Amino acid sequence: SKLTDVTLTSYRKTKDELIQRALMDNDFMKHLEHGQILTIMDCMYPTSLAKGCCVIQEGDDGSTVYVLEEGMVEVTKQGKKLCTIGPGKVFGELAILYNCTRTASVTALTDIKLWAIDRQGFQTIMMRTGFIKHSQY
Ligand code: PCG
Repeated sequence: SKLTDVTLTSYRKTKDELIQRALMDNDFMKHLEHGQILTIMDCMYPTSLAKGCCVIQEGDDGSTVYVLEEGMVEVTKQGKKLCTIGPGKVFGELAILYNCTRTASVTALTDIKLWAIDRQGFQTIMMRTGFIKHSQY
């Protein structure tokens, strides 16, 4: 086949679309400004965990917000199953948004691929627009 026939896959676009859709789907993040969404997409780094791994432990200090790209996770609270989460969803945002400990445990039901952003970066992005807005008044 000719070189011009080759289809190039844009992983960047795939990543951005997945993360943007996940943020828009989340009750707490759907109201973010476009610039904040772009910055979060930019800052998210890929990570992966094997089936059975604990992604989040209830009661821990939270340090990361995740978007699930591939696989399934289970959410439990005090040993009781709350739900399962599939690709394209945000989780781990509550401890960071509310500055509390992890409200539930999250366990990988399969091998999983995640996008992650650390608390410091996330909080900086959340506050930055606020500061810019504030300085305009
Ligand atoms: P966080 O940071 O408390 O860590 C556990 C995460 O599980 C939580 O954020 C939510 O993102 C996610 N989660 C998904 N479903 C539920 C639910 O029904 N209750 C709670 N508390 N957390 C949930």
